[in-house]
Amino acid sequence: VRSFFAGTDPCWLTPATKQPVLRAEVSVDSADPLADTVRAELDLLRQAAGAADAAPDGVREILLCTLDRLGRTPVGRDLADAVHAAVPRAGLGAEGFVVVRRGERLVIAAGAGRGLLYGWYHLLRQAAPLAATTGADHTEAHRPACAVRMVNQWDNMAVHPVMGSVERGYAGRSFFYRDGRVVADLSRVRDYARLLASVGINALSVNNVNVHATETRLLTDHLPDLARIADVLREHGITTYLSVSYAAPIELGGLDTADPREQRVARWWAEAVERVYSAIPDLGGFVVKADSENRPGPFTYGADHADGANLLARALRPHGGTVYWRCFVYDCHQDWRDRSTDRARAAYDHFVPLDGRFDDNVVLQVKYGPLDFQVREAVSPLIGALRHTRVALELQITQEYTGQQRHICYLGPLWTEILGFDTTGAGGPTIGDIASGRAGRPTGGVVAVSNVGDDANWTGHKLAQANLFAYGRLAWDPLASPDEVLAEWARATFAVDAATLAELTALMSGSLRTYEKYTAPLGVGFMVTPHTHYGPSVNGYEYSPWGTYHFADRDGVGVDRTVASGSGYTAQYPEPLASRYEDPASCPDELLLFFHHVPYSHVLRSGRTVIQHIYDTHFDGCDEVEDLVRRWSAIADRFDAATRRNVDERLAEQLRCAREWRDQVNTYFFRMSGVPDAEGRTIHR
Ligand code: BDP
Repeated sequence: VRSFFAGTDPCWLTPATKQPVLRAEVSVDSADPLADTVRAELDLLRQAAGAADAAPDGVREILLCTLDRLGRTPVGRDLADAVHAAVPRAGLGAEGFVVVRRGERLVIAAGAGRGLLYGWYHLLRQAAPLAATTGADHTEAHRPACAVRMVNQWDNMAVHPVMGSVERGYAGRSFFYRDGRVVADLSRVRDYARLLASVGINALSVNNVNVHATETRLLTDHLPDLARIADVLREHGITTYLSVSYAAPIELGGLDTADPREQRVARWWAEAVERVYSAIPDLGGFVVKADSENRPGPFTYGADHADGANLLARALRPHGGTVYWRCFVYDCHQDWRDRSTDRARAAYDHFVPLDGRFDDNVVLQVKYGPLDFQVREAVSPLIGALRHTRVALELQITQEYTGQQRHICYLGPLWTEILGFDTTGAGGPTIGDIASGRAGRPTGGVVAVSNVGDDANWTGHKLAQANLFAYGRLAWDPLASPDEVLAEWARATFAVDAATLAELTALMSGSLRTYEKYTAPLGVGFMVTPHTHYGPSVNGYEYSPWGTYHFADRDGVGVDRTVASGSGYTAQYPEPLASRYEDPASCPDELLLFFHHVPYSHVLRSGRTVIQHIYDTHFDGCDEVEDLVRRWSAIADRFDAATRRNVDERLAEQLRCAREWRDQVNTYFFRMSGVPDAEGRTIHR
């Protein structure tokens, strides 16, 4: 099994649960280069699994082919006709596929290589259920909802003290870079590409959005190494993107300016891009973080972000490239005493006035919330507001604010909520409609920050693999059920009995809400240890310039973002959403402190006071973690030793940390408010 992935623990692609596929006769017929990848995957699987049991159950023959070859394969007229009939009227595109089963024969047919690859992985994920449809006629058609399904690596080539670290990475070091260079042996990168492709990811940016001096040179000196990475990714249907520094003309080109309106700056970019494309003709383009958290950007020159983004877009255009321009632009040096500034407003205020000025190969990449990847915040109003600009939704798979892969926190339900969010509150397009293009607006798809590193199990916490898996599956189909996706992951990953799988997924499925309960209450956010963002520090960011405050005092807590008396942020939403958020009586409980500053005695729609809600959820959250520990212990011995050790150890830390959160948050609010817990539970005083 180990040889299937170089030096890593089993994951959802390991052979143990793939036996039903291996018991059939599998053939691949297509001239597309990705068909070779499918064949190589099949060989690897066979080698790693050893001789499969010869007795077939259900399917005996599996054919994977592109539609152009179907007539030439020996499947017979009837089956070929059934395959053609299964193709949806809109076609399969380059990435879709159909699965048609007639008795013992099963065909997976695609329009092109990527579809073939995705069909193959679908078969592996669904091996057991498909085998179980014995004898039945069966037809499925699949096409991804979002055209671009990207992952962003935040990997550094060289940042002290640790070379090759990963920003906000919780699973070891980078396996792309070591000692200030791209690694010589890319086998781990190849395995990662297989993992990504297996859940439908088709784009990867390979370096941190904070581009430091060394990685800037991926554009120049390290270009041959970047090309090696791109070669590996291409074999798995993944398009390479590069994060670039806005100031590259200065840092690399020796110019004294990066002013987007200067001809020599445009010329420098055109030449740099030309060189990149001669090494990587199918590069996807660039990802840019500008004027954010001390990164350089067009503001320095009195220019705006349309000028900045279009500068790069015009250099990329002749080569078919795209700029993913991030909207995480805010002032990280604000005066915390000035209540009229509100970081939540920043992205919308910067970008909405520019809507319509961006070239069509610019995609604005917008974080799901206006702050920063909190377990609960309002969904960004910017995504719905941009009508004439391509938008990509940005999610975070790495658990920066959600327990850093030491806590079990399955993020699928969060993403489903975001994707399903109605941007007007009155049957308007959802975020998923916008990301997938169903809203009829120009789109750039979905992007998410990776959670992998060189730890043997990829993600630090073995169970955090589910988040990478779920991101790919939900980007493919934003309407998929997060619980079903979780079940699919568990079934593909662990060769254990159905009852154990059901228990594992049951304990993971609510873990996000458990995490929310024992951390910052009612959407107020943060309260984390500054810089590391792990563990509680209620006032950690309260008197600092980052713009992330809770404003707790003896009378109440929360951020007033109303038009009536606060920052006016609520007016960034269309009606009726704006009014719903503006009025505490109609604002959803879970976002109350995100939008309002209220007294501790304020009664929530649940009937409880805010202070009692804080106490209750923190006690409950901890009890739920204790319960997680108990439930996991009851099934742990059915898992492999590495998984058992890993989950045991991390759960112990989660419990310790959850108690710390409970005690700090409850004590803080008890001291501030002087209101005792109605249930008389002990609060550390
Ligand atoms: C914040 C992270 C920081 C990132 C930044 C970003 O703390 O490390 O650089 O987001 O998204 O969440 O650019």
